[in-house]
Amino acid sequence: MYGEIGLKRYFFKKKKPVALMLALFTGLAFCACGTTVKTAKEPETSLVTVGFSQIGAESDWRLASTSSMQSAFSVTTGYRLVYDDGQQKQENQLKAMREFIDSEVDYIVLDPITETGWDATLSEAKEAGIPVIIVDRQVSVEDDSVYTAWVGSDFSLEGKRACAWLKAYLNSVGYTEAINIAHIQGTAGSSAQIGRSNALTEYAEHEGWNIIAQEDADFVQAKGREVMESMLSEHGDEINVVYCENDSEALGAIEALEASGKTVGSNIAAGEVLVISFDATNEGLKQTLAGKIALDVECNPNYGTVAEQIISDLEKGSSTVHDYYMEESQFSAIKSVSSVSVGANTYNVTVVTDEIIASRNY
Ligand code: GZL
Repeated sequence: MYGEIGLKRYFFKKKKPVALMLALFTGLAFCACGTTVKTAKEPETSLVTVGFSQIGAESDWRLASTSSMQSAFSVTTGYRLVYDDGQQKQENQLKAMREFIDSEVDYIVLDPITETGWDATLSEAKEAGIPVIIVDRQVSVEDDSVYTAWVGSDFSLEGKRACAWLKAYLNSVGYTEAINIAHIQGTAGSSAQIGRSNALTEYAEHEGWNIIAQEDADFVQAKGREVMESMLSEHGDEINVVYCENDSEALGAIEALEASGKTVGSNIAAGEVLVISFDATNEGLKQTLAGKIALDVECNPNYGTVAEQIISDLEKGSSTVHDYYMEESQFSAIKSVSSVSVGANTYNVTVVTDEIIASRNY
């Protein structure tokens, strides 16, 4: 099998050193004569080379997603992973992709910081015959054929599940006073920000909630704290709900709220500030267990194994999925809302425990 796959790849994918070709033919010749040939350790060039353009290292969630890719694409699994940290800048990601194309990697995996600006570079990869797998966030392109597959999350549904929970929770405690929301957004133009923000805007309009402050904190803890501080200085005691678009921002916002003397919790009627967050990272769930994050909506970063399965399918010439949505839940220490409904679907709320936190890989 190896020889056959190797030949297909060596002949049709790209030029290989002659010596290696001879070694390959020699090995096959022996096999053809029925002599068992103990093939040497797979040469480095027998590995499938994958160029991975990662957004950055801005959050615990991001580190977990990088780890998921590094575990799925390793020498032991048959890959050489070329990792590039975009440091939260699209121009760095575009530069990395062009370098991947120039060095003729076998595949590119891209986690796009924002949805737009990828058409030309993705077209270059397609013209170079390099399949691109998009992971996590999505791209908005004229021609969908410039990438082969996508695996990630339904960010709009994540936001709707968060808002449906808030509505159900307020009903469960009989709270009917004003809801004044401080909205700490993720990186502007990213799929996660677009989906989670649009859901809040839609629910706020429908439920009569007031979004009294809204600012981008780039999914970063320090910015989450700075943005919360400025919102508190402008709106002070008006704020009774904080909607953070990831756990890193929520951790920063909680720091600022407590430093200002606020109590972070869920008893809004008693003046506590209720925090909603996304990701369900280890730190986020610890804060949820402590009652400081009222609801943490999971965003599953473990897409590496799915991306590897897609590439493995492509290597075998098998058909593969085009879009793959990760399984996700939501967590709370509050037991009064056991599930939420979005459209025709119902989603359970998992009551967070130490055991659940210890059992997760991020
Ligand atoms: C969502 C992902 C977001 C996370 C943040 O899939 O792109 O980016 O929610 C991360 O933690 O920074």
